[in-house]
Amino acid sequence: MATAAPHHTARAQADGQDEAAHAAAYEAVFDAAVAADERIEPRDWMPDAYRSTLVRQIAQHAHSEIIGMQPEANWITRAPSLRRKAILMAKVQDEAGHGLYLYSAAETLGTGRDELLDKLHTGRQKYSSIFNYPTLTWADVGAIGWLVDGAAITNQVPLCRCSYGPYARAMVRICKEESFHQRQGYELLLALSRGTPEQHEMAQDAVNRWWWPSLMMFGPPDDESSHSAQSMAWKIKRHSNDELRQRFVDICVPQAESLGLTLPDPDLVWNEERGHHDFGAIDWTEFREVLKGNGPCNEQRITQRRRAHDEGAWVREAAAAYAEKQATRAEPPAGHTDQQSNGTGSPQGDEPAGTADEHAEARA
Ligand code: FAQ
Repeated sequence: MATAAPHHTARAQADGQDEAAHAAAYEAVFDAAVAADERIEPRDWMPDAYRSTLVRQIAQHAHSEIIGMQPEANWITRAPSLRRKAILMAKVQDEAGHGLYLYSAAETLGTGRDELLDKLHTGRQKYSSIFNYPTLTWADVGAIGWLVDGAAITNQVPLCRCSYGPYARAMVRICKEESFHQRQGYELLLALSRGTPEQHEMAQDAVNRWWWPSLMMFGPPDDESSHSAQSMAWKIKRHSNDELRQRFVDICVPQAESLGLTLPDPDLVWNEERGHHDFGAIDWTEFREVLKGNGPCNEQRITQRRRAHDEGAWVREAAAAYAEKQATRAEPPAGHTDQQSNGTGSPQGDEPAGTADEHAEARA
């Protein structure tokens, strides 16, 4: 290895010091912004670990939204009325939209959608444990709306104040839609609970099966949550997993009473001193098994996701080819200036490039 001339070494040291000083200055600006509850935006400097934590959480969240379409979509063809079918289709479609906002939020951090999907399909990124349980009866659609969307809202409302701007803004709209989803689930369960004895029993059975997995959605207990402390210091997460889980239990107890259903926990009791409900022990072994891929539906969910992705390849190719064609058409020919056109920069005035026929064809 060649030895650097003394002036080069001094210069390198100075550069190194400069770089360190710059990094420290950037970090100080970032820390001050987080402390002042300001939003970090895509072009702002951020620590690498902050960026990778966000990509991990947002990707897991996006994957959950699109995998979460499967258990409910399972009932679209068997919904008991046209009204219920229309509502369920709209809900499942909303979940796809949530996935899209979230993948876009992750893209603002420099990680492409293809890469994230590849990680999902190859098991290198997670999705929520809850979607590895089966939807056995129509009442499960109600239980998912009430409990799973209810848990999602409890977890996600604080994320509207997440320090990363694009994620926080995506959450605002997602929470509004989740709130509608939660109410439709509650209304569906109420109708069943007040229906025939068989319908009531079906609603109770669904709640019995979804209650504990819904509590697991909030993640491991605080003393086993590897990311919480740092994520809370960065104000990505605003509350710990256990705090949000407790909030959810406290919300659900009176709602279950109004529904005329019971929650399947004999240890569930109001604790006057704490001002919260005490609840029974969660089976964390089951949670860990589901995360390892051994839940009742893990394999089915990921196989179906990969198949949908493969079968959708032609749609992505067609959309990309169409966009490319539009971009080529929009480029003015060599030597062409704006003055030679109609002055709008577009050959058809306010219309985008392409003939009316082509647009009609594209819409068809
Ligand atoms: N499932 O240190 P922590 C929905 C993992 S959206 C699977 O506590 P963190 C809408 C965690 O990733 C539902 N994995 O982690 C809908 C980490 O593993 P890693 C999704 C889980 O990130 C409704 C490890 O355990 N919502 O339902 C789970 O600080 C109806 C250690 O955990 C979100 O993603 C779990 N339940 O806190 C759609 C919300 N919990 O990455 C269709 C945003 C933990 O080191 C139908 N995410 N893990 O390998 C969050 O708030 C957080 O990421 C938590 C986890 C709270 C989920």
